[in-house]
Amino acid sequence: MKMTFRWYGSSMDPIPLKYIRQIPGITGVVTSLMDLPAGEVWPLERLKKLKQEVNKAGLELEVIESVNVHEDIKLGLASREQYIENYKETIRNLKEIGVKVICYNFMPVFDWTRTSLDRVLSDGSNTMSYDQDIINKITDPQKFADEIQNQTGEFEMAGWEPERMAELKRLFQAYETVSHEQLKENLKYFLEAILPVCEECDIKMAMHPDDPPWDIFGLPRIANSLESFEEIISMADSPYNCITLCTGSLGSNPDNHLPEIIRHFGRKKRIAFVHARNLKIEKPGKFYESSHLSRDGSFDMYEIMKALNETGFDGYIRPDHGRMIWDEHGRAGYGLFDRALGIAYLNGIQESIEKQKK
Ligand code: DNO
Repeated sequence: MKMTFRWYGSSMDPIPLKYIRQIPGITGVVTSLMDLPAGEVWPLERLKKLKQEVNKAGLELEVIESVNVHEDIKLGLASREQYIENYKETIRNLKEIGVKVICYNFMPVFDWTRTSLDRVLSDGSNTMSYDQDIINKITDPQKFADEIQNQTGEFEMAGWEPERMAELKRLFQAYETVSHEQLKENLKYFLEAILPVCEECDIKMAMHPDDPPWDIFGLPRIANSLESFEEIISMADSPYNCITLCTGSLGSNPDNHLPEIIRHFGRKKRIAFVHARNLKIEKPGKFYESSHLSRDGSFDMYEIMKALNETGFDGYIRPDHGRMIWDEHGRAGYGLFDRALGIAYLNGIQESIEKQKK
């Protein structure tokens, strides 16, 4: 498997590529053109420059996270046709620079959601946390979105792009008539349209799970369990219709047995990308993001890595949300230090698993 690191681009990420290159075992970065609104074609010239920059630092660029799906596609509006054409064009351009996997999600309006971006843990570090009780009391999602934006400091949060947040009211209204079944239909329509292009370009679509893995604010969510992903990979049956196995997203629902889910989709060769992280579930619907270490959180990271190995996983993996430690100032969840520690830990588990195989 190839160890990677999410990087937001030199103008938007305070972490220089040269630091990332020094993390043991790293092969490449996972990135995107953060400034482009969902639905636009990613220009080839910009992609070539990005690739050059990354390669020059001694790193590969084979995974994009994310090419965001325009809301009109999720809503199934007639205007989706143009956005789907643009998506195909972007896939073709990404092929030109050697991309192998596109991570995306199909969550209406909000991408990943937290109720705090800087909860202080007993060791003095900061981390992100979620509490369903807080969400349940929110009557105005716009106010909530503004409050989260205020906690991000100067860093824009991926998935919470300003153009999307500016439209919350209109989007909530538009989703009033979209049921879970309708959302699935709209996903099927999208996948059926783009997968032939993925096959031609040898690029896997890796769908990220809903985070948290249940409906929030009354919006439908459809990618949050073994059964729902089984439905998703079968609705458009192509080896390029894959999953981003995000342990933190799926695992915040304790009914999701992570090693079992990994074995299930790993055997079918439908896991293209892994987000490996740990979190501590405090009670149902309430959790905080711990260090990657198994004993700090609720997941057995050794079992997770073992399941990946057992199914011969040879895709891309990255550590996920880290805490903010050692006074690092950066993008919530995406600092250098704790994610680098996460990689060192995952490398250690991997080495021990490989040696036991011999
Ligand atoms: C959060 C991320 C998500 C992810 C998207 C993929 O930290 O894992 O924002 O990038 O859901 O489309």
